[in-house]
Amino acid sequence: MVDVDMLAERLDKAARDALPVAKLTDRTPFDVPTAYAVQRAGIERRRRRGERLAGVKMGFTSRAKMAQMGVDDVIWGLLTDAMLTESAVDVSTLIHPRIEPEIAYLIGREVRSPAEVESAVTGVAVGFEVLDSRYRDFKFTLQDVIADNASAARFGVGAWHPPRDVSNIGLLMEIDGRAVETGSSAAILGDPARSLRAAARLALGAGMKLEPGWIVLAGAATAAVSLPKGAHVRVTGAGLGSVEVTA
Ligand code: OOG
Ligand code: MG
Repeated sequence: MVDVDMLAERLDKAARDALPVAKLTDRTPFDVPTAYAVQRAGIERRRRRGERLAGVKMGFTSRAKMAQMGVDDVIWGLLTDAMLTESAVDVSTLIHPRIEPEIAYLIGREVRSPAEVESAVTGVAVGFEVLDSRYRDFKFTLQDVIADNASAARFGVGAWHPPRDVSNIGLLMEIDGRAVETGSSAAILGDPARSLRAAARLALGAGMKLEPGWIVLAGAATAAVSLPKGAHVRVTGAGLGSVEVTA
């Protein structure tokens, strides 16, 4: 039997101490359902510390990300209010942070089936995600990264816009005024709305519902880049404006 709580504690401690650990599967092989159980146990630890669920993040929804990380299955993780970042992220609390552009959806009412998720969306925005694998060298298997809540660390969103077609909008990520990644939202499963529906399906399959006020991050359209201390990052989505963050 895999000790789910023990594995969750190891990752939780790595995050709290900002010290990486060896991949869990090096010592303990486990399957994907067990990996999600570890993820959930980690979220429960956060909830016991007072954090509240704030949404869902999708991972590996673009080829750019799959190729960067060598993992080729769509995964998901949970976001909490403590991960939401306004304009600054303190990278000294993180291990080896990376940042990536995201498309974000705002959920306006409880989603009881994947078919109703699009009508439940009340806003779309450009966003960013700061990833911080708790594993040494940012290297992991599919099971490891799922257990590690899909490397979630921080996220931010720009101004919300009324729901609209964001199936093919240009995305630009700049660091200190220099373009570092460009892409199209179409890289996200052909249309980030597919990722949104998958988020609703996965949540329901796990006995949860997307709740009013929750944010869904549809996944990065480009590779993630390292986020050094002092960096100023701007992510722009055509027609959606920009969101900025300083490390
Ligand atoms: C896992 C998280 C992937 C995305 O948008 O594809 C992700 C990782 O790359 O460490 O958030
Ligand atoms: Mg992401």
